[in-house]
Amino acid sequence: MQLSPEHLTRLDRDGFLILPSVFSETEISTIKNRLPALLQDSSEANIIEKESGQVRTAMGLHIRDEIFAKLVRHPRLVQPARQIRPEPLYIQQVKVNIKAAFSGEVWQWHYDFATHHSDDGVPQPLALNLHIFLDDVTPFNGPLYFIPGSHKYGTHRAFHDTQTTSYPLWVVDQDVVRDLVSRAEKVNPGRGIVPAIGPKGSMLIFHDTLVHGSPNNMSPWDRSIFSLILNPISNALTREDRPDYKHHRELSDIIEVEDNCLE
Ligand SMILES: O=C(O)CCC(=O)C(=O)O
Repeated sequence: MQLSPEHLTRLDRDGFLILPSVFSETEISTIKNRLPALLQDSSEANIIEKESGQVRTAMGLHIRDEIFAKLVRHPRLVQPARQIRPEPLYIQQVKVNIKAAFSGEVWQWHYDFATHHSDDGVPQPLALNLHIFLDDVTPFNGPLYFIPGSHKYGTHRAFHDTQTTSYPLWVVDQDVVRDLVSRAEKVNPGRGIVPAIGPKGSMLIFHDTLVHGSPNNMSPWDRSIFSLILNPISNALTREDRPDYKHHRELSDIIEVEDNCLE
């Protein structure tokens, strides 16, 4: 699958790109059917929400499950990534973020590179975050919120939040968010913050310095999203302080599988 010049322009301008209907209903069912067993594992790679006790994020899934092992090598993910970063790429992180109906908890405002750099010593913000929506993501069930164009401003003050959620993250403070939103509003009034929404099967790509977060899921609808982070091998981690399910160590270029491998 190739991104069009218009897709690439939008990704460069906004810092993210949403593509509907990339994976079929059947493929999404094949992927989702694996989750109940994985979420029941006592694996330390399943991170539990602070309040509800439900799984917030299930990590390292390509090592734990054969369908996810195919998914991370799927041409519809890997080929667009190679178009954007035409060099050998390794699998940095693989997870499903689950925001359960009524109880899924907040992800504070952050940009991923703050964590990749501060915790893992990744030199440059070149990693790509590729998401697949496993449920319909609506304005109500805890979608990601993006500040369009915020990736253009590079890095920001960030602090290590070990308190507000069960997943420690380098987050940005409110002044930074206020400033970036007001800049985005000047470029595109009414669009200082946009929700990343779409039907199940949609794909989302975003840059490492794009500022984003997501609210609690107060709705009666679950929201689960698969996330694959790919990083150029030339830009690999330089520290191994975090467990490998948070940043994998195998620095080999991805070998693609067949496009129909999930049917
Ligand atoms: O799943 C979410 O709501 C947030 C995910 C996120 O912030 C990320 O993948 O960096």
